[in-house]
Amino acid sequence: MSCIFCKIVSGDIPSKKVYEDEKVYAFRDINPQAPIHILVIPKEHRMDSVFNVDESNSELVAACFEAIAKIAKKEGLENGFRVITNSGADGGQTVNHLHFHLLAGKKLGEKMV
Ligand code: DGP
Repeated sequence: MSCIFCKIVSGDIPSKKVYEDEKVYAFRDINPQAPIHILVIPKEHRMDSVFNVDESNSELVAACFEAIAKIAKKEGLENGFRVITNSGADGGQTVNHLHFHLLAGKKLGEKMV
């Protein structure tokens, strides 16, 4: 097992846990890009990125977004937040285990879309 995020889920690499359920693990990003920067990942490494999402595994995407909604409430993000997923080299992805960045804690600037 060489995936960094799989090692975080297993506890082999320490992380600052924010949320956990049967399918999802969420933790603070090591290199935060906002006052609140949380990574939300499926525990099972069934897809490297959104590119690999299909009808056999999309319940894990739903589980991640259900977790994001719970975390947003728990962290008091009623003023708003942003969810980003980078996919592949051109998308700027550096860790090939599907993950969602939850960014918040200030008025976020510069939007691409
Ligand atoms: P991306 O570039 O979209 O693939 O995002 C990967 C993120 O993972 C990046 O924001 C930094 C974060 N990251 C990488 N290694 C670790 C780690 O060991 N611990 C934590 N907490 N975050 C990590």
